Amino acid sequence: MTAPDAAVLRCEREGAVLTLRLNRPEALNALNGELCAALLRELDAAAADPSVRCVVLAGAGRAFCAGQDLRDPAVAPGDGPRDLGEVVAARYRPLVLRLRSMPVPTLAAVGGVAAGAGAALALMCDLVLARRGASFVQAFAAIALVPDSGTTWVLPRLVGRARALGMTLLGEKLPASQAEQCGLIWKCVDDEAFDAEVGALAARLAAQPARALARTRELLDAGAAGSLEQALDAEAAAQRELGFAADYAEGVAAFAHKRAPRFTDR
Ligand code: T3D
Repeated sequence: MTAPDAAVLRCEREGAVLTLRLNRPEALNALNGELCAALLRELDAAAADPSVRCVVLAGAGRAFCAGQDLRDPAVAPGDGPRDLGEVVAARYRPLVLRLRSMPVPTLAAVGGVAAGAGAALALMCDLVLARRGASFVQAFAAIALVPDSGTTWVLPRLVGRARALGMTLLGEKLPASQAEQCGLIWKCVDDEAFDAEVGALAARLAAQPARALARTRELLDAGAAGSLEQALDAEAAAQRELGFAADYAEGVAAFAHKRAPRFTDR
C-alpha cells in the first residue's frame, strides 16, 4: 500500500480494516484538490490490496467533512468565474465511482457534521454509522449550486423525492437521529459508544464474504433502475459466479460443521 499522506489523509490499519481519515480539522475536513487526490489514491490502493477487507471513511476532529473547500483557489470565484463542471468531474466523479465499486464493504463513520460533497461521500458508503451529535447538511443551495457528487442519484433512492427535495431546497442541518429515522443512514449511535461500535461493525464487515457483499451492492444499485426481469437475470449471473467461488464452499462447510467461516474471496 502507498505511504499515507499525513498532511491531509491519515491511513490507519487494524487487522483487515483500513480507516481513511480526512485530516483537515481546522477546515472541518473540507475537500481540496490534494485531499481528493489522496483519498482516490488510497481507495485505489485498498481495492488492489487483498489484505484489506473493509474500508472505513472517517474525519479527524469535530466534523466528518464540510464538503468542497470554499477557500480553495481552484473553486473560489474571487479572481473570476470558475468551471465547476470541470472540478466535479475531475475530483468527485472518480471518488464516487470508486467508492461505489470497491471490492470490499465500506463504512462511513460520521462523527460530526457531513455537508455537501462530504455528505455525498458518506452516503456512497455501504453503511453509515453516525454519532448522535452528528448532522447531515445539503449545503449546495446556500451557495446557489445544485447537489452534486451523486447526491441527486442517491438521496431520493434513500429517502424518497419529498424528503430529498426538503433536504436540498431548505439545506437545514438534519440530526443523526432523524437521519436514521428517515432511512438516510444505517444507524445513529450514542456519542460515548460511537468509536467502539464503528470498530465492531468494521471488524464484522471485514469477516464477511467480500465478493458476495460487493455483488449485493451492485445488484441493489442496478435493481433500483431496472425491471424485475433484469433483476432476476442479474441475480442469476451473480449467483452463478459466486456458486463457483471458494467462499460459497467455505460458508456451507462452516455451517455444516457449526464453526465460524473464514472467507477469502474478493
Ligand atoms: O464548488 C465546487 O467545486 C462544486 C462542488 C461542490 C461540492 C460541495 O460540497 S458544495 C458545498 C460546500 N460546503 C458548504 O457549503 C458547507 C459550508 N460550511 C457550512 O455550512 C458550515 O461550516 C457547517 C454546516 C459545515 C458547519 O457549521 P459550524 O457552525 O459547525 O462550523 P463553522 O463555524 O461554520 O465552521 C468552522 C470553520 O470551518 C470555519 O473556519 P474559521 O472561521 O474557524 O476559520 C469555517 O470557515 C470552516 N469551514 C466550514 N466549512 C468549510 C470551511 N472552510 C472551507 N470550506 C468549507 N466548506
